[in-house]
Amino acid sequence: PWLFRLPSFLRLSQLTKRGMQGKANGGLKESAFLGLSLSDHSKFEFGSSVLRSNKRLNLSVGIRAQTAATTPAVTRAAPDTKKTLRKGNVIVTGASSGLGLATAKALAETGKWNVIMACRDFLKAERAAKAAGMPRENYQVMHLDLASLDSVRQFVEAFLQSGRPLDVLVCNAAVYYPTAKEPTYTADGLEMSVGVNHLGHFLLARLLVDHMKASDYPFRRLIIVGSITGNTNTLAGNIPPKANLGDLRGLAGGLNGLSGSTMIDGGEFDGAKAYKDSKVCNMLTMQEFHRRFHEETGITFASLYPGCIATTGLFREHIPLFRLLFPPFQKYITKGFVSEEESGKRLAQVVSDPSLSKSGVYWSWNSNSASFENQLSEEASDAEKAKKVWELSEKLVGLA
Ligand code: NDP
Ligand code: PMR
Repeated sequence: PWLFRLPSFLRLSQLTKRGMQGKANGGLKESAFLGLSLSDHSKFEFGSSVLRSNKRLNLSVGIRAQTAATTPAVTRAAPDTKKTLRKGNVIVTGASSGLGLATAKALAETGKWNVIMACRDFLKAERAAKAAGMPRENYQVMHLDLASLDSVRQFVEAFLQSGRPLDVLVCNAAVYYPTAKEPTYTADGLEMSVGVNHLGHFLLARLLVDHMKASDYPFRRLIIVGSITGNTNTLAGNIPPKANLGDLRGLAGGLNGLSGSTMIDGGEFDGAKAYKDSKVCNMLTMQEFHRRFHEETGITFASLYPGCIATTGLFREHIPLFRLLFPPFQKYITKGFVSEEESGKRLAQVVSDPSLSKSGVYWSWNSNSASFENQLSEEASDAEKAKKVWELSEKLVGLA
């Protein structure tokens, strides 16, 4: 019975007003409130549509959450409920703040996990873990700078040398440059947002997946954090600039601004779009991993939208007015706000909850914090594009 499909008006993705797509145009204006001018704002009929949508949302996701919780595990996934003899080992990238830190804390506090906090700033991570009161015996900090492919390789080598099995990998770290006029670059000369959020994680996950295969833990999971703003089947995903990977000509050209464009679609640099594009790559990569590795390895591949954690360091580069207004806007108007603590519990659930063992899923949560399998946009679920992104990414990180 859980396989039944809800009528379309009951689905979360219907937060998007159908007629709205295509109406939004124009780039992110620094002077505008939360990135939209008042005239754009009124075009969205935002207040009334979101309030109406929220009513539907409460009804729909309750039902969907029940369906998700009872979804049977797919082929070969070992039963998650088996009692474990040892602590699980989980790597969390970007665990020095925001979602990553909250997740590391939630997992470490259970006493069932040894959390490897993979961070670019060692001292910041140590201080953050201490300030958060994480039990010392349940975490270590290891250096990882995703803006350097050498650093990714060194991290993997150091982890393998530690002799620990790897049970769960969480690709969480990200950067966001919404007001940058010019692109910045990783050590390898790749545009920074896609370089860190997608390509660094792509290499990390590719290098570690074989090691995960060898783990004797009752379940193994590889999680790549996605977002609503990369999904154009939602209201949030329709705020300009919208994610769009186009025909991938910029990615094929090396994303370095020397031989082509710094944007995946080959267009002019736009920091906000680069971030959203990188999130599309994250969600496509998760699905391509699922198609290539799940059956053979039994590893669960998953992505998620943890909710709008409007207070995190992700918005550090945004204008001060945005940082001031964004949290109350999300809290009282969209009602999409979640605290860092709550978001950490959600991601920790994707790491360890036996009911979230299905592979290839993009998880979301309803207003009662119940998980459900969400639908990705057309582009973020395009298998052909996922394959091409995978192949081009392999070339850029030196795997092909
Ligand atoms: P934060 O800025 O608080 O956390 C990002 C983390 O990534 C930090 O620990 C940061 O390290 C780390 N990081 C950045 N660059 C690198 C690098 N080169 N190498 C290693 N680590 C790096 O943001 P959030 O917690 O909000 O973001 C976490 C994830 O959640 C991201 O994937 C984001 O896309 C996603 N997300 C966030 C939403 C939100 O509303 N905030 C909504 C949906 C998804 P440092 O502390 O040193 O800066
Ligand atoms: Mg968005 C239900 C409505 C909703 C949700 C859940 C989000 C989430 N946002 C929504 C609506 C709107 N936002 C509306 C109507 C506007 C115009 C006023 C708006 C604007 C806006 C801006 C300018 N929102 C933003 C920005 C950002 O710079 C953030 C971004 O896009 O970062 C890439 C952002 C976000 N809104 C969200 C979420 C989760 C973000 C953080 C982005 C992310 O991590 O994906």
